[in-house]
Amino acid sequence: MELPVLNDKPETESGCSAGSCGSTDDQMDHLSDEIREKVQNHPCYSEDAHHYFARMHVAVAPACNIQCHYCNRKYDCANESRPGVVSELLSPLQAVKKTMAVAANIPQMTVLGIAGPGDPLANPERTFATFRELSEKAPDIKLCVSTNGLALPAAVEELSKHNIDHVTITINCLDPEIGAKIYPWIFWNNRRIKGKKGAKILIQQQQKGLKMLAEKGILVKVNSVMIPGVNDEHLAEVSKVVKENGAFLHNVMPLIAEAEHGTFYGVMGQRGPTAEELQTLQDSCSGDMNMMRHCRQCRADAVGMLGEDRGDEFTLDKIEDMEIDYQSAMEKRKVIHEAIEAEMNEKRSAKAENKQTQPQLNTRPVLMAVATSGQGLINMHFGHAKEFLIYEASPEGVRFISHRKTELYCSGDDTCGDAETALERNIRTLEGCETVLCSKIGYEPWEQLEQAGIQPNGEHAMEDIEEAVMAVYMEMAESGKLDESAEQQRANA
Ligand code: CLF
Ligand code: SF4
Repeated sequence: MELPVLNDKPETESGCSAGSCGSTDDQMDHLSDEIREKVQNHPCYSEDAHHYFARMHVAVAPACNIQCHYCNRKYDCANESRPGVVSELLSPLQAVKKTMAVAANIPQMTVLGIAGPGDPLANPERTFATFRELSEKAPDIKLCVSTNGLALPAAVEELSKHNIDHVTITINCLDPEIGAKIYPWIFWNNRRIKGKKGAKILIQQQQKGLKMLAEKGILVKVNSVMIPGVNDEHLAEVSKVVKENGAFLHNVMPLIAEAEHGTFYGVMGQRGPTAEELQTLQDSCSGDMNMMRHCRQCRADAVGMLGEDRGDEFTLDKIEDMEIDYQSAMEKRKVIHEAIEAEMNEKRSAKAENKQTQPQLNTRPVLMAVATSGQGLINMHFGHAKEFLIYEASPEGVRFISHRKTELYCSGDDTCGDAETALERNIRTLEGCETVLCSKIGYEPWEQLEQAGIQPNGEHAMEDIEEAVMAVYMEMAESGKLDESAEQQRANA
């Protein structure tokens, strides 16, 4: 769970503060009721919530007021979305209808975000028309917006009027020298301003907007795109300063720059960070800040749980035919939300109790991969997993580290010829993990995983992820497996 802790806790050996990295389950207890209400069912602001609750985006904002070197405007805003993805533009009216249709059909959907395809605050009429209508017609949906921050100070008053409790600002630097390497220009006061001068204005506007939002009690998440050789060594400082200025959560995302996307970085061959570099930076920031590690870099019209996209079920022609009685949908949603929150609270209490009775160990940490389709359970077949969640188990507890995307190798006869290759690629994706937990697994992948030094485990199907990860860790400790390094283990296998 990535929720703020109000008490300082010591750092662990890995540099991760136990309170900020999701290894404790009592963090909700440290929050005021007001903040708890804002985060407990927001799938981006709470790592725990992302197992149960869904979000959706409506792509109503086409224009942008700056240029980033990781964007070429043909695709969705890369500050909040996976590059290379194009969303269908909606009018505010269409967006409202779609949101209510999704909310009625996916009651776990708690948050509507506007995150593109350009910058929402560079399109204030379209963005605020959508928020205004929704706050009146569907008051049970949390409203969320993501911006580059240039137009933010002028929009804070309007944002606070529409009951918007969550704002994301993409802040990649505090230093205009670095900024000039990321932003070739901004459009400001009807003029294009280039280089350091433009970057300086953007940086000032971002920090000003952040402080104004924090003063109004609006929760701010800061996204930063990690660009090796450009801002990677600077982002720990960014994390510290944005926390001082009132940010609630920091999400460091990897740069994705492919030549085929046609962006400046893509064409120039600028590389993104490795998973290890990203984790090291997140860990180094987490002593000062609550870090988000479960971001899926969604698209500007994403629908569903993080990591899934159910947009095809809610295309314009389909929602045209849907009859929505939102009053009765709201009543149903309330019952479902309360049941989920009760389940989450129950699990949190059970974990706290288990932790107290757990024997003290002095063993090394272990990475484990988990196949899940949600609800915080191990409930997915190895061959059906489109991604694995990576957890670290250690004597301090279990913490979520990241997700790693895979390719489906078990998708029917037509892919059989390529199956071996896809499986091999997936196994490479799990590098560094010593165990993979799933509900079921076939003989062939079992064998290949074992050969790669990764132990498959289907014994904890339908169990709570963190409890199962800890149970496997304890078994490894008892059997003496943790007395040797992972490398020694592989050599002996
Ligand atoms: Fe959307 Fe962003 Fe709101 Fe979430 S996404 S506007 S805060 S509701 Fe979440 Fe998606 Fe990552 Fe964004 S996983 S890209 S952080
Ligand atoms: Fe592209 Fe978003 Fe940057 Fe605008 S703010 S240039 S849409 S990545």
